[in-house]
Amino acid sequence: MTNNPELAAWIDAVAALTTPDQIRLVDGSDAENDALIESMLADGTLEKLNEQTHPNCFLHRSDPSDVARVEHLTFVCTEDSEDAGPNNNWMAPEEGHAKVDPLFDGCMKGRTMYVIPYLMGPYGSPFSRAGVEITDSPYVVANMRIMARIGQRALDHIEAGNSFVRGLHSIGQLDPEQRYIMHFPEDLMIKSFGSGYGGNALLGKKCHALRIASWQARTEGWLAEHMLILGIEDPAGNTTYVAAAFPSACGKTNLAMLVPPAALDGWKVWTVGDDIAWMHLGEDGRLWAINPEAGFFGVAPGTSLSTNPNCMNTLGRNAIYTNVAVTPDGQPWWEGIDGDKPGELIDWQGRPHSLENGPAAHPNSRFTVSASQCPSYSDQANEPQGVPISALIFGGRRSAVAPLVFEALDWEHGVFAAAAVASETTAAATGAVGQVRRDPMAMKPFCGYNFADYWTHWLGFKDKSENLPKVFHVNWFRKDADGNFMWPGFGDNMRVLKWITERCAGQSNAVKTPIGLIPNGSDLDLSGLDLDQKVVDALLAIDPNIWRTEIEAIEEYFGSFGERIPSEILGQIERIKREITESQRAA
Ligand code: GTP
Ligand code: SPV
Ligand code: MN
Repeated sequence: MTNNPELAAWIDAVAALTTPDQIRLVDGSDAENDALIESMLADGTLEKLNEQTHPNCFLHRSDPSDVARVEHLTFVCTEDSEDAGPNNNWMAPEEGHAKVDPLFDGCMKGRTMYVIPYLMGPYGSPFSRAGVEITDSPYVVANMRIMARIGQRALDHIEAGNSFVRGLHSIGQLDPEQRYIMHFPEDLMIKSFGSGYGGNALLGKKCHALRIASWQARTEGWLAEHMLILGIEDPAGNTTYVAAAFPSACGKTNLAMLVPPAALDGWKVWTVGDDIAWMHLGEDGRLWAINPEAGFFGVAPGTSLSTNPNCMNTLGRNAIYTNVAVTPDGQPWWEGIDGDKPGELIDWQGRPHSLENGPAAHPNSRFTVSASQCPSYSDQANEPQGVPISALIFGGRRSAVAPLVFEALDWEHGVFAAAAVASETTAAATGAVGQVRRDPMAMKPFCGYNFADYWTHWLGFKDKSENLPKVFHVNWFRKDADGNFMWPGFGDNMRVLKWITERCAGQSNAVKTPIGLIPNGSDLDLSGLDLDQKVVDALLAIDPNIWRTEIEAIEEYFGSFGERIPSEILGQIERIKREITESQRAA
């Protein structure tokens, strides 16, 4: 199967443990994929969608208890618990293996074991990294084929002597009581049992490209982040690249594919990635970003021709839909899609839709589709060196407190503001939805090591370069007293991106507040937008009383990291508190 002795030995050991009926080395070919799809149609894993309207598209209905990431069952297993930090569930490696190995014992009996060599990152990039996922799920194989670069070229990369991450996955019995997502960063190993859902099962994505990669990035001096990457082309044809970190289901895919409003004629957005960025310092001192992924595993609900036309024009063919609803003529459907709601629908669990059973599509229903189909896909997306990043944008889903946008005063303040991000929880993970929690750099579920060390790593970049990106914080999700979004969002977010681009070019104005630099209403291009000036002012206002409470909450959060917390973070808290007091005295 392979001439790499380490890989061969691991495949043999896994086969001996899991006892599959057959073993297949996945080559990623069309013929192989067609055969897999045929077998999944035959056994009901997939359902064919309407070939006229949605050519080569399929529906998968998951087990109803297996619809999202399971953060409480996700572990980072390191020798020293302090290395995993209070931000992770921890187990000693020995204990972690002892917990899952018995579950894998004989788990592939009667099943096929698929060996998927994959590459995260463009072919020929010095920053790309390999992995091998062993799985008993053909659905995982079909999804990995879209999300990563799989098959011979990935295997070549490994056989040339490059290191690789070993990821063992079995759907087991899909029993929530026997479900674990275990990471062993010291051994570049992942063991995932009992779930077929994206982030739990497509091991190249969150498990490898974020949790394991963030650990490697810290040791090697780079960054592995939960960020989209996009290029903003101005009317003169200059392109500014930015990367943006928002928590799960908080707008990365939508921002990455943004179509500007008509009034901002001549501006264009180019998509490089929608979920993960790997960034390295270039010789010029700039951060250069690649997207390690090859596809989008995006949130379906809310996606429409009016909110995200580029996405709608990406996902109508060669796509796998998971847990969406279907119309009687076999078209995928979800809440927020264009058009009137059909009178009859089959819901995500395969039942005739009835409102008593909740929404027709699961709130975390998703599509899997190749990035190459996206009309806004950047011609720089496969550049081995990546794209140079001028701005980093952080944000969350906050119905209150956080303004539409602010700019950090400098790198140190930017790292603080990013580390202090809070956001309302979403359906992307199991558990309560809508609860505000700290989600530093949108990495709460994904940082493979102690957050305190992570912030130290981030802060350390200021000693390595004088050419770092500017840092911004945004919030598209402020709500008014009636619970309605105050900012139109989606394409209109271009207005904020334009201000950010101008700030990067040393143009456009801002006002200094203790929190950061805020645009005046007149600094934002609001042409063609029907929004009351009062609403704009409210979106940009910093209320010192609210922010005093917020800073106290931030201070308490950082306190939970004890002695390891970098002094620069504490210094920022003191500065902001002092400046809030001064501004209140002045008022
Ligand atoms: P993950 O794939 O989970 O990492 O999520 P993501 O950050 O890519 O989120 P995505 O862009 O898929 O958006 C999640 C939800 O937020 C969808 O229902 C969107 O329609 C909605 N959304 C995205 N952008 C905006 C916005 O600017 N305003 C409002 N109100 N909703 C938005
Ligand atoms: C997220 O939850 O941030 C996702 C989807 O991007 S998953 O791959 O399932 O983690
Ligand atoms: Mn994500």
